[in-house]
Amino acid sequence: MSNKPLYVTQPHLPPLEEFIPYLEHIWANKRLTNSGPFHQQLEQALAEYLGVEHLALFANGTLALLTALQALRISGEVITTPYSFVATAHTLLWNEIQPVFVDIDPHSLNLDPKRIEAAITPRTTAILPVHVYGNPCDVEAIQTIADNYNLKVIYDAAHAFGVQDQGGSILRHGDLSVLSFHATKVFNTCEGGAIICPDAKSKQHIDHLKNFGFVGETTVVASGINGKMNEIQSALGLLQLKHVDQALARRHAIDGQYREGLGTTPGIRLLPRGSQVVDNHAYFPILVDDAYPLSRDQLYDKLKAEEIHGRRYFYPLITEFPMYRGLPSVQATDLTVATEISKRVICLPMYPALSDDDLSRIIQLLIP
Ligand code: T4K
Repeated sequence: MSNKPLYVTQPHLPPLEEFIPYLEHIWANKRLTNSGPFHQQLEQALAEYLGVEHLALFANGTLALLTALQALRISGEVITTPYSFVATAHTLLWNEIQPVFVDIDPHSLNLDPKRIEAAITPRTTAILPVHVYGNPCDVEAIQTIADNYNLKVIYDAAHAFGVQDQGGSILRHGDLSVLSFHATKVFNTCEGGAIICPDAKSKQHIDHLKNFGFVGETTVVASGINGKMNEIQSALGLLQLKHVDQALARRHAIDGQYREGLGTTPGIRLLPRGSQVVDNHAYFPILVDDAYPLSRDQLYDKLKAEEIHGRRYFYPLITEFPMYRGLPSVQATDLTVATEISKRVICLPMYPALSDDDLSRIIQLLIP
């Protein structure tokens, strides 16, 4: 057993020698970006792997979210969750859209559909839910509300690579879904992301938007952005795809060991499984209840002192950051579940290279 630092995650990387031929190819053909061959291959390979029809690659998930909002011309107010990484809401502010925060469901920790209707105003144009930790939102309830009020739905699926419900990929829900391939994610291309599009026409529009709005050499049809994934990232993605099932299998095993080791520990609450039939085990969150002898922060510090660097995803809530504090929907009294959960959560180390010895050490430290 070692006491080397353990972080909440560690990027999964393929053997370096397997990447060299891809780099040699790029060096030889001098195609570095702008929808090169690896970019095209990865779009196709990912769509196949994920079981979706159309997918547009991006340089990162945040640019993909920004562009998804632009593509659907979202404006006014958008209903979203305070319990997410700050990028979710930042992309609304960058599009000059007002976020309207709604509380989360205490079991799934996702946007609570029962609370959405009360937050709808004449200015509401869309709902931006997050499949937090890869657990699916209540997609049917959300779609019913969206249909009744003529709202768009964009899923922030940054955590949801590979997750499936009864009907297939959860990325098929809503008008668009956005993935992140950041280093810390289940599937990574260093930085990267994608928009899942329902049809070829919307993919084409999004492809224009991510390339400054260019259509051909001299025509610009929209005030687009540079959101393109480059060839080195795309090549890494192609190689990562060959190893991702193995990585997911190891995550599954780690999740099982955590659940077995901690499932009956008084004061430690594990998240119940959601509606997914295929999980990705992107994170392993625990909730530290009053029955535990230490507070969440005492436990967090104790683990840190032992070089186990969990993370309090998502604390503080997005609504507590200064650029959101003045909004009408940020009152903690209206967000009681999210406020409570954010004070209790710690995400434990979860990544394929986590050894059984290190895993046992973490579990032993958590059992009082
Ligand atoms: N929506 C949601 C719901 C998201 O969670 C995110 C990103 C986005 C949108 C935006 O997608 P991107 O634009 O990022 O594609 C991390 C990530 O930077 C961020 O991508 C992620 N969510 C968020 C939940 O976590 P930090 O600030 O916590 O990362 P950092 O650098 O502290 O990394 C955590 C640990 O991971 C480190 O302690 C060590 C390890 N690590 C990290 C990196 C970057 C490595 O071992 N190697 C690495 O290269 O935000």
